[in-house]
Amino acid sequence: MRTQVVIIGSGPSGLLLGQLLTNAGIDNVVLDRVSQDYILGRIRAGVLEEGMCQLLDQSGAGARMHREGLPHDGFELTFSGRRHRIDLHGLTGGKRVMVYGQTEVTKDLMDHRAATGGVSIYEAENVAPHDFDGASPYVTYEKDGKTHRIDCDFIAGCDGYHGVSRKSVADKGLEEFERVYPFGWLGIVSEVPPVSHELIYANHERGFALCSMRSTTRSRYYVQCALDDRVDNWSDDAFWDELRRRLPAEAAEKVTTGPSIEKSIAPLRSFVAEPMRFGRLFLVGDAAHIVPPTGAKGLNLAASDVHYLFEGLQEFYGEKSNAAIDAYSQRALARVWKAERFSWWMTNTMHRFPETGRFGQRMQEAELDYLSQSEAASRSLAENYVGLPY
Ligand code: RFL
Ligand code: PHB
Repeated sequence: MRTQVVIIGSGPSGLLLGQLLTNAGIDNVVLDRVSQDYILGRIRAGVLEEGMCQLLDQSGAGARMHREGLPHDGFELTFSGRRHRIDLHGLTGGKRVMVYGQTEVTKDLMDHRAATGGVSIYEAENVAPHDFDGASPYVTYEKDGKTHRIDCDFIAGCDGYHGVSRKSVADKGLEEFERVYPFGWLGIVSEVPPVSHELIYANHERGFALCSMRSTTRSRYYVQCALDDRVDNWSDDAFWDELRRRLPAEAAEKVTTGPSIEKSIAPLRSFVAEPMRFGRLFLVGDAAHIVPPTGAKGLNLAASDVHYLFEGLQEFYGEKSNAAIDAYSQRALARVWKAERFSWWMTNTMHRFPETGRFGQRMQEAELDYLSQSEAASRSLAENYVGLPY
């Protein structure tokens, strides 16, 4: 088989890139090692920046997001028993975010790809990129007991943190930067109305908590937990009790509890791989970088990578110019590092670390108090939260 671009990974970055290429008349094949159902069973991000929403619209898969997504004009920070609202809309000159689950984004992109005749191959084993240093790269994979080969012009490594793309450039001058945090997030989904119509990020001496949602009837809540904690240690009642303890009393009283329909623990990490291009192989999204979920930036960074790479490939095929693909890594990384800084800062300010102690707790509270009184500090937070420009 031959195509123009092989996309490894059918997560949001691979599917978004694939659809933009298809719309532009650039042939592509998406390969994933797991099934569509498995991918749609993963519960992940929930907050979309405007840039991501625009890309979804540009791909043609944005209609349901506009119908069912919840536009949010602000969110709350709680600390020292107080609540402070960050007015995203007012502080950023009219910007907002969209609360719409990654699972739904992925489903919409999969459906649109099927409707527009895009080729996707699921349950492809041992996917491997080859010869991307030269002008004739190809990708091999195994399926139904046979080895297959796809020749192509470019390979997009959209295969997440554990994928094969970054591994295949490990000995080619790849540099990695990493910070692993000494705690995780225990998250649940429950079919109950959210405690508030906006998200609440809570700083508390017992640890961080986050009140989020997927709809007006489905809540997504998180509490900071120990890295070696296990889901089995947490009954639903224990989760609700801990969540309520970490919220100011008036918010805690309004929490509607119910059975969890999902419960899992995610570790927190900051990670960047440089550069993001090796000859004709590009690293995109989580394959190249990870942020802790505190600033809701992971999926949104994947989207800005896709934007830069799509521009590059479009220019290559349309204008026979290498300029934008040559600039891909530098352009993407400039935005990645700023989102890394923001997510790291928000994680440091909102969580309890082993060394935080009483002094550290007071420092966090003083910083949040300052933020609540300073329009300049609030605006800086708001500007980063809604997403820096592409
Ligand atoms: P994905 O989604 O991991 O998709 C990669 C795909 O590649 C496939 N794959 C392979 N295919 C073939 N061969 C191989 N060897 C392969 N290895 C892997 C996988 O099966 C998979 O289908 O990466 P992508 O597309 O770059 O998307 C990144 C986002 O998924 C990620 O950044 C976000 O989920 C992060 N994140 C959040 N981001 C936000 O912007 N806002 C949020 O509110 C937010 N909340 C979160 C999050 C991530 C979380 N977890 C669990 C990590 C909350 C959580 C709890
Ligand atoms: C979520 O709804 O899953 C979510 C929202 C905001 C975050 C992280 C996760 O910062």
